[in-house]
Amino acid sequence: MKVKVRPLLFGACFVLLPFVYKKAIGENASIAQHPIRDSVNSKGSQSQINFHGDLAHPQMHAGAILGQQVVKHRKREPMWKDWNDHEFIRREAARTGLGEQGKPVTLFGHEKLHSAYKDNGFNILVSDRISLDRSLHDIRHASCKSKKYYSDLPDVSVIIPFHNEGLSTLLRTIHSLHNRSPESLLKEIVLVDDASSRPLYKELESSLAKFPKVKLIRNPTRQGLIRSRVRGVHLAKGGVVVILDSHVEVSTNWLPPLLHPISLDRKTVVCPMIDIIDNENFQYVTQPGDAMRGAFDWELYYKRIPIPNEKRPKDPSEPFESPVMAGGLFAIERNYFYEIGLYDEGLEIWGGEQYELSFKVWMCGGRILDSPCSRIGHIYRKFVPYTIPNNGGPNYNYKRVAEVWMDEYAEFFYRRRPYVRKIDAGDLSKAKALRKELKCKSFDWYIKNVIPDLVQYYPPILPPSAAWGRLKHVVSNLCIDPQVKKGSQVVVSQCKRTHSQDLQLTWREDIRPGQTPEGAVRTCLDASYRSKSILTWDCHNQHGNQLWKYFEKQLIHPSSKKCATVASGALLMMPCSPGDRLFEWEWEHINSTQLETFNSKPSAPYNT
Ligand SMILES: [Mn+2]
Repeated sequence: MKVKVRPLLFGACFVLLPFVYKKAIGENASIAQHPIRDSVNSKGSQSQINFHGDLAHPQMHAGAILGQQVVKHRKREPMWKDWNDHEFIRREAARTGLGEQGKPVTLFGHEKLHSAYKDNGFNILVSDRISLDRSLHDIRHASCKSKKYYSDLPDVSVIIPFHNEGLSTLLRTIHSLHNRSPESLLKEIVLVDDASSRPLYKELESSLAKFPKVKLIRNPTRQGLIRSRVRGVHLAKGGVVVILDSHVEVSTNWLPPLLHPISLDRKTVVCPMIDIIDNENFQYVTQPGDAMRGAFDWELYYKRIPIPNEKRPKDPSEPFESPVMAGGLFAIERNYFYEIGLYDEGLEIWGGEQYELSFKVWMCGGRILDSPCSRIGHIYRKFVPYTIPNNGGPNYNYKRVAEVWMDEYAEFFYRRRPYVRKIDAGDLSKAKALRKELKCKSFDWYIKNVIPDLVQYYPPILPPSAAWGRLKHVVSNLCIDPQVKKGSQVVVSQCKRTHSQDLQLTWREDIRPGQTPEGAVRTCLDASYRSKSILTWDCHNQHGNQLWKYFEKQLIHPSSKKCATVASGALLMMPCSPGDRLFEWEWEHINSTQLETFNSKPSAPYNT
């Protein structure tokens, strides 16, 4: 049974640390002038003015018509600035010690025990050994290192919700923000403790005492990620809010590349590149696949797909459009966040909020950019170490998103998660009214304009499988028995009348258990040239070890140049032997047109 958590955004809250904000004179001066504040503070037509050269502004057109110089109507020319703190960068480069320069730290003996992981999903003992101020080597693209941004950027409130976070990882997040953010741009850090139960908060409070910009508030009851962020936004005073996770390290000059695109266009949401901090040894590793952007499949799993050529900037340090944010880390102009209704208040604890915000931003006149010069390391946990209230997974949230934003495309989602049709997603009237009020475009517009390449990677309607049903070895009369447990060896057993042995030779030319293409699970038959056995593994959609051909009754694995057979009751991969009956297999059903298409390329994927 689902128990609704009542929103408690303004309920009893305890401000544990009085928030004292240093008012530097220089900072005040910059606040008075910067564009975001100008547009935020004044309503109406003023909010449309973008003095960094928006030629669409009516005043400028009037000026042009009258033959005056357009530039006269700008408040002033933007000034450019190298925001890199070169002195700090030099000092950082000279640091040595455990974990410095983002290097891995290996512990031995008792410290490698599971106990090191169980509270956090990462090795807290390693974290505890590394300086809170540890240095990171500068992994930015070379042209980021000399890139200039406007001197007049908006100031920032960083919002960090956390629940039972490790003390040293949380503090390193704060230290990295303190060390690597320009003093004039970092207005405050709002930590939202989402009802943590661990008794380390006396220590946290005293550790934070030396950071006057940090404000710590606490939810008396668990609210989840989404409402905790919203609560932080309500307290924020900066022109821009930056949402961060509680176990990250921001890297060199991370902030200006996030803010600059917002000062060009306030309806822009900007995300950093998310690098990997290893959960065992805390090595800082560049994220794989730089030229990728956020996407999703029709089960609403977050995916990344290549940037299409026409959307790829020539300069790899320039921001590029992202259809879907990863969710945890982004910058957004504070008032714009309010204008688009923050998050849907009906969303529960976690999941789906990145889709809600991403669809809303794009469909309602904004855009999302990834900014390659802004890099933040994030610890991806081994496992989620805490319980999630209302344990029903994110399907409730997904249904809200599908119902409010996805129009006729919601059907493709429901076909893959049919059980979600029955979920009651609560009252949607407010969320739907907001979409109407903001005069947002359709989901069809979003698909066709923002992410037209999605259907090529994740077609809404799957092409038919080439073969499906039981897969029987002719001579032994045994059927492949797909173990759906990931990583286990696939066996053959007596053929059954039930559908438990059903497989699909899908349009991706992989083989996965399931009765229908849409109902197939996400584990694939995976073989390798090194081994005689077939394992099940997560389908990676990249062919390789998961590419199979079915030709003249043989089950061929092109990457290892081997074929499947059965010997002494065991399923084996052996060198192929054309015409040999010991290598013959029969599928229960065949779509011969599709099979011919697949076999138009005998040893490579047909669609490459
Ligand atoms: Mn995280």
